[in-house]
Amino acid sequence: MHFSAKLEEIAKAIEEMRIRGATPIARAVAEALTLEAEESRASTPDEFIREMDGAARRLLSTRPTAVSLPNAIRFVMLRVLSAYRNEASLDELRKTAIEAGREFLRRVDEAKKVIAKIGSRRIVSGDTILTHCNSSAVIAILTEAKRQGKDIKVIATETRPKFQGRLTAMQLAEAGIPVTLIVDSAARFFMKKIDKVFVGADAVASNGAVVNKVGTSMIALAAKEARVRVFVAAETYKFSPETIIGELIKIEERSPEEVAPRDFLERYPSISVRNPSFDVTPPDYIDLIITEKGVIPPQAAYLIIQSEISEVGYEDYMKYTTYLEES
Ligand code: RI2
Repeated sequence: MHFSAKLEEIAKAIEEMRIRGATPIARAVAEALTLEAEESRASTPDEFIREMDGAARRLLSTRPTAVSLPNAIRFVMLRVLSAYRNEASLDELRKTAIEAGREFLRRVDEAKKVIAKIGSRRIVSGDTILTHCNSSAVIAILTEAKRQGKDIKVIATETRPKFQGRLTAMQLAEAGIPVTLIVDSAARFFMKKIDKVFVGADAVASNGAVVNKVGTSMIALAAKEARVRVFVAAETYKFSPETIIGELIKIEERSPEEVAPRDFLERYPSISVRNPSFDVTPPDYIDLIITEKGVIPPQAAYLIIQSEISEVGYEDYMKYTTYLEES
């Protein structure tokens, strides 16, 4: 595969979760493709396409669950491939890739601002909110609510095994929001005190099921039992077009060493460890999904996917979907 050392660095950072969270991953991917196009030494359109294609496939191999990753790649590559089919010159191809990367980043940043505004309307002074893991979309909503002068409290789960909940607690504390850190298994214990649950998403399926950090579905279950409303903050680039043709979202399983130390695992080789990073919350356990296009019931996820597809045309979109699946 042809691609630059810089792109490999970004791919490694995503794999090792130094860059993490569905949105930061999507941003990093769009930036990496833009950089690849800017610094490409290709001397023909064919060579350029091979290089961009190699870069896209390497990025695609990093983490399987966050749909924002293939969606960011698709956004750039669909435009580049369409220009290539129209016999664009090398310079035109390079320009198309750079502009598409920048346009994707612009949309990501705009989406976050809109979600913060729309989501904050669902919060009232006095609310105690439970959140799980570390979602930049949820942090944006909570800090916007605080900026509007709403008096809120947050309970954040620590989020085993990688403790992203500590990041959430730090970011909220820095924003002046009172925050209590709890172990994941205490979520139901505290549910009586919770007014609303806010979580992010790594992927949304066409039936409205939400894939998010493992543990989200148990929290949603406890919330439903206690009649606490569950809100999911998800930009439209987290919606999975593949799911409308029956594909399942792949759940990443990470190393056992994230769960137990190596010496323990070596001492007890007969103990097996499972470490799925995400789980699926069915639409019945979700009240609303907050997107930059508006707040929707989970059952309307299909409409969001349809409108994304219609922007480039169904045939092209699905062609590239197949290409991504085959890689
Ligand atoms: P934003 C994270 O996954 C969490 O599951 C979080 O809820 C989700 O991405 C969305 O994050 P991981 O990369 O896009 O920590 O809202 O495994 O930042």
